[in-house]
Amino acid sequence: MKRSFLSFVLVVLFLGPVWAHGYKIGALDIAHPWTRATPKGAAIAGGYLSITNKGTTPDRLVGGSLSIADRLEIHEMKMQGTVMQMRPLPAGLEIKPGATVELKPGSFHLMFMGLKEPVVVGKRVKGTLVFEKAGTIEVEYAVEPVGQTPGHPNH
Ligand SMILES: [Cu+2]
Repeated sequence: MKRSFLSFVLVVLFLGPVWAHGYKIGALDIAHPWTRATPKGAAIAGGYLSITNKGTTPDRLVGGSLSIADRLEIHEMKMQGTVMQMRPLPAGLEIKPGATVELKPGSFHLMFMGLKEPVVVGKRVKGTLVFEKAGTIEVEYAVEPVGQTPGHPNH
């Protein structure tokens, strides 16, 4: 009785809350990929996650895909004077050894272009991330409601 209760607790702890999912490829830890629900007819969506390099050599996020989008770009947002500007990073995003790179609203992020269907709360979206050295990994994006994290201007 005690034992089965304990294993139940362990299972719950192990599965954890939905917002704590993560992945591992080579020396890279990928934490909590998420995106935001989109209004009907929206053509783009942002993707967010954090990547930690536990290895001794740098790696680079160079691309990826989303099952419901035509393509994925890696973007950066920066203040240009008083205006927040976004630009693609064609060479991708370097993750130095020992460093964690956060892709988050208002900063680095993934841009899913050419959405074929809306992103819906409660329905995870599959995709891939491609790293120069570690290779390709399949991930799932948790979907947060619209307006969950303010600060990412529409673009
Ligand atoms: Cu963008």
